Amino acid sequence: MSDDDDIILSELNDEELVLQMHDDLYDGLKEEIAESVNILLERNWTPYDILTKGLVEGMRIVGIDFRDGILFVPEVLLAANAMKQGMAILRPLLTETGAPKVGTMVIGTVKGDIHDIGKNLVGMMMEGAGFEVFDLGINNPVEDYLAAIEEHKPDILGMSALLTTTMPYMKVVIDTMKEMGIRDKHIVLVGGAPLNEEFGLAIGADAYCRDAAVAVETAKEWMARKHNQMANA
Ligand code: B1M
Repeated sequence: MSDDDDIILSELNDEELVLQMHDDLYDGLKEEIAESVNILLERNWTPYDILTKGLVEGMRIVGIDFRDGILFVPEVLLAANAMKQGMAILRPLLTETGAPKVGTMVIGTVKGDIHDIGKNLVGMMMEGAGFEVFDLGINNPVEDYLAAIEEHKPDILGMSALLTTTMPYMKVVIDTMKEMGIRDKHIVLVGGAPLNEEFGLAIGADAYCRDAAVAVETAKEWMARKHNQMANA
């Protein structure tokens, strides 16, 4: 029996509980993560704070040890599943909104890339801000984006990439949109850990979004610009 078996999560104070969440995420303990999320909700924490301070911060620590060769893919997969368990509890709370629909978004992770936690988070926060979101999932070739654009006619196309080897694929999608004459009909937002603003502009996106909160703010800003342009046309 390890020491951890003796920990009663509900008896920890907030600070201890958040640190314990980081440990539990690291160890891929999804039941414990779910329990901690529920305890913090009962203690009136906002879903956003639980997400950022508990889950995203925990995954940041996992990322460091993954990079340094201390954790490997199977362990990181367990951590990702634990994170998803926590996100599943927060999802309805983050997406519930009395706000009228403010726009539509198609979002997906690019071809060759199976990372989806960040994209899912962006989708959740966008829904919470009143956007209708069509999530294409992972590993999307350009054809999938084009089909979704054709079907949903979104205001915004969002693309996610977590690998330096897959991020250039965003340009393939944007260039194809240009060739088809549809690039300017949509706001194109990109994000993912290895990207930056310079890269976003270089590939012809409208904006790079550092995180989900920035994605929401940027989406609202660009929607306002779009409405102004239409009003002045
Ligand atoms: Co991967 N992985 N991984 N991985 N993985 C990274 C990305 C890496 C940085 C880890 C490291 O070395 N430190 C590294 C990439 C190195 C590089 O390219 N420079 C890496 C590697 C190398 C790999 C593999 C190649 C490992 C291998 O097989 N040897 C492999 C590749 C698989 C593939 O995609 N083809 C791989 C696999 C995996 C797992 C499957 C084990 C798992 C993914 C599980 C899943 O997603 N379902 C995984 C994970 C979990 C990670 C880390 C640890 C965490 C990513 C994450 O979920 N972060 C990651 C380390 C890191 O990023 N520091 C790593 C939490 C999430 C909330 O943040 O995704 O950044 P993030 O999203 C943020 C923002 O970036 C932004 O908002 C989000 C929310 O705030 N954002 C957007 C993201 N997308 C957006 C889209 C937008 C807007 C904003 O559109 C408008």
